[in-house]
Amino acid sequence: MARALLRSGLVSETPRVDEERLFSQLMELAEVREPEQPGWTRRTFSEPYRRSRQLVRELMEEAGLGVQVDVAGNLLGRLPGAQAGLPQIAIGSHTDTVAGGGRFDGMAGVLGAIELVRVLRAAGQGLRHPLLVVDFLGEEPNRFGLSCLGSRAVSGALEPHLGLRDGAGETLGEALSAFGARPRELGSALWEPDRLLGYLELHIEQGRRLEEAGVPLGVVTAICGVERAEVRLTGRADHAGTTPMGRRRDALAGAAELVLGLERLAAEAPGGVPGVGTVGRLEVLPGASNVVPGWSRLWAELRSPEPSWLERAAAGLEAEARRVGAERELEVELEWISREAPVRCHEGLRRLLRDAISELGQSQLELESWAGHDAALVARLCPAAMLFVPSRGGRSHCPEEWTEPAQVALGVEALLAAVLALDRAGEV
Ligand code: HGY
Ligand code: MN
Ligand code: MN
Repeated sequence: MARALLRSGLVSETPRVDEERLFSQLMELAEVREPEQPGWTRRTFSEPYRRSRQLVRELMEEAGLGVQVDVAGNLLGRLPGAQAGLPQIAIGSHTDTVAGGGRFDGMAGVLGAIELVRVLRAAGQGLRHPLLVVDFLGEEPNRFGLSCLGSRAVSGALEPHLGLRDGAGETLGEALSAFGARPRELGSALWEPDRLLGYLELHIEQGRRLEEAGVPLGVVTAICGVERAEVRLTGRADHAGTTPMGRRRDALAGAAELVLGLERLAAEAPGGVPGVGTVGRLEVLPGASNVVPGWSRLWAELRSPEPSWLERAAAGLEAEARRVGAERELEVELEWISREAPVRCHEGLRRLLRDAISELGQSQLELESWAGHDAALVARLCPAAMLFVPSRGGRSHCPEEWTEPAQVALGVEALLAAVLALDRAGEV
């Protein structure tokens, strides 16, 4: 029945995804984690991450995908198309997490894409176009401060960052090699725009708009720009008892001032243009309660869907760093690690997603993404768009992150409907 309906081209009659199977796989993947960390932690380059990707690989193979790991460490599962010479449809996301993260951010998109393939095959439905299921390497910021490693690699944007160093002096290139990637050969990881029809990413919203609106599916209009800087402050380590307050060059007090300065300037929304700013990581040396901190380093992040806000906030952060340095006699170095401009999702693919959701009889919302995504990098190569499912209480990047099994399953159904429509259309 399902097969006949699929052949007839009725998107609204696509077979249902197996909600329980998908959910049990999400929970199984979540269990592959760093036991000493809170939540469901599986950071890029960690041993659990390595093991988890073997699990993802097996799930891809069981679903009937031909699997390959590219030189950048991306896990690629291919389903051949029925018609020779057509460009690929790519779907996927990532399976690494932040420290103390959850079970859905990224994983819903990768395991959902594999479920989509299982449904297609069970329905005896072949696509005309080849389908590429991707588990991008390391989407979250890693110990080098850089996010979206795999999607940067396929879009030719990883190479300039290979020299980034972590706290122990190791370079990103060395860490990639130790993980089994071949950073010297990154050229062969590049995706050819001509060979791509489009990229669709299913993801949890990570905010509360869908839940508050009581709407199960969101079509993303744009992905916010994200700019990250590392700031190093050097003062002078001194005895905490014998050094009078007026004679200190305290690198942590300077960092604290910068944290509050960033909070202030991020709260400003000139002309109603909004943005957010965060310092989520701070290191202090020598790190003793009876020593005035002589050195500190912090990672600052700015986000907005508006380039003008980012420009203003970045200049404001630099000015604040100079002011703190001058007033506190600290040497302050600010280095931009990455500066990603906001990205608009492809209008044709958005329309296709909207139509697919309508044909499923579901309500929808169009919304911006204030989280960064691999789709923003892939958008440099080909039409790219995103589909969101709700996050309970808008919580994400925390162990409480939660999306109901039926909500994830509905997201996969909508993604499947959109993939079928894109396959039939052959263009956007
Ligand atoms: O940081 C982000 O926005 C994303 O969740 N990686
Ligand atoms: Mn994330
Ligand atoms: Mn994510």
